[in-house]
Amino acid sequence: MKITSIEAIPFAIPYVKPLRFASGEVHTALHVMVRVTSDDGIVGVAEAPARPFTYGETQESIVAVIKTLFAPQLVGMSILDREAMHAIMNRTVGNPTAKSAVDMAVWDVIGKTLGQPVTALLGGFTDSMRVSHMLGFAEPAKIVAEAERMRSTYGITTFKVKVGRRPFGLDVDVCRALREEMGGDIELYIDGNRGWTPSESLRALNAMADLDLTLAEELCPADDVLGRKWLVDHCNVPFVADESATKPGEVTRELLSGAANAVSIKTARTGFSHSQRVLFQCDGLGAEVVMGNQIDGQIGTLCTVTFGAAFESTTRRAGELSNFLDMSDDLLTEPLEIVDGRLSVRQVPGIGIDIDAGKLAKYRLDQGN
Ligand code: MUC
Ligand code: MG
Repeated sequence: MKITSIEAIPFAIPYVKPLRFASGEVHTALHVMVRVTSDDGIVGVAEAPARPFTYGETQESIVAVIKTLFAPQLVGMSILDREAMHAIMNRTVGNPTAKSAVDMAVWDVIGKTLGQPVTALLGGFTDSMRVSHMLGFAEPAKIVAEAERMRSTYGITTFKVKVGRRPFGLDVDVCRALREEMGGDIELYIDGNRGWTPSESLRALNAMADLDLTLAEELCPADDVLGRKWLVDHCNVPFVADESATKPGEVTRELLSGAANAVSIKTARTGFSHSQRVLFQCDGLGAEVVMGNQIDGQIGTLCTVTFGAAFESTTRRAGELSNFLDMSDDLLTEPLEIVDGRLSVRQVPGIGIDIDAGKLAKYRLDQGN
């Protein structure tokens, strides 16, 4: 049960339709596949998405930190020594997606070694989650057409709308068009990726007061300390901390300071081990959670649903599990399927990530491709 190797394999898969939002845009999935092998010959897999606009990590930095700092220290450790592994990785500050991919690949090895699904080891609450689809910046008619397609093709009826542009009326028009064209049966919430000021945020929320939004996420920066607290005090739906609450200490700070009253949990940045901590903190403090999307591919999405379906409080809201649909391809032998608006966990040992060797060879960037 000892780790014999940790590989970090960069790959690039283009998006059919780029995702644009207030803090950046993604045209190509520049991710890193992390592969952990044990001396029993068991292989665990996860992926780290490079999100420089959120965490400062690049594909190159993720590969470098795993190859030069983490792998040399973790090889030889038991796969069960997760806390000790994190203590070692935490001697390096930052690098949340690199650390999380190692964490989840180790959990995959543990599940396969024990012959149990990771989702069962984590909590085993249920076998699927309702799906929320994230809609990036575009003209109202295009966004409505995308949402209609998601509803008719996949049965998705919950949408997170990216906002945060100036003037805020652009985004208000999009939300209004979605509500007017698609009716009252869809759930709508917004994510500003820190694009607005606190006062712009409140004016926009007031302008959308009749649209029945259910959540407001990171509308303005948490660094606008007083303005943000003022906004949250005036906001009549849960205000979700996403990029301002990337680890347990930040979660406590955001919630106790009144800078947010709900939290987005992203396995891409807190893996399984630290997502548990964040979730239990939120449960203990009475803060709602939503399973968020780091613009994950199918590997990352499977990790999100593996965690999200494992607990009761993570399944109360739809999880953001569908943006892999915008990618031109992926690495799994058996692609994920969203049916009737739900995504299922895989009831097999580990996480259920089976990599297509041909696709990996085609998209990996480290072998002369
Ligand atoms: C989100 O919820 O913000 C966009 C930027 C990022 O870091 O994640 C996505 C989705
Ligand atoms: Mg967000």
